[in-house]
Amino acid sequence: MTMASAFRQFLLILLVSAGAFAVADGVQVNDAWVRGLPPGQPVTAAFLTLHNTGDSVVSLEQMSSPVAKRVELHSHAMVDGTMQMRKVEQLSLQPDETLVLAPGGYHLMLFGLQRPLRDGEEVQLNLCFDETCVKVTAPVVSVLKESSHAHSGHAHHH
Ligand SMILES: [Cu+2]
Repeated sequence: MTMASAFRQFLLILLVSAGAFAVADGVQVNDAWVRGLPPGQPVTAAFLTLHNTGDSVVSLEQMSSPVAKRVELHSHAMVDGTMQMRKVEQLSLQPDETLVLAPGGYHLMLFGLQRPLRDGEEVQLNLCFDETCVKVTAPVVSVLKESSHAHSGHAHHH
């Protein structure tokens, strides 16, 4: 390999890692972000888009983050006129299926935050699909900057 081609390869790796984009075994993870809440909140939510680019069904089995004690997959559903969230035990993606985790719908719930998350900082999320795990870099977006259309109904008042 010449110096020039080695350098090009190095640039390519940089570009891929800068895109907040990850692939594991046919799963693409895009547009990941974490909701930044005022200090003192032990819980927050993370959102992203999953796309199965492979030929077989993939299941999201395990999630974790260095900034939280526990990460769960939740959904929101209207139950008797009120929005409730539930833990989702297993999520499967069919080939070519795209699933958007967004405020008001599916989300990753980060429990037991070790410290306040600052607006703009990057948080690592680990998603394990079947046998393969993928590390996702997700920027923190302050809840104050979220669009007013994206009502989440996701408050955890105490
Ligand atoms: Cu939740």
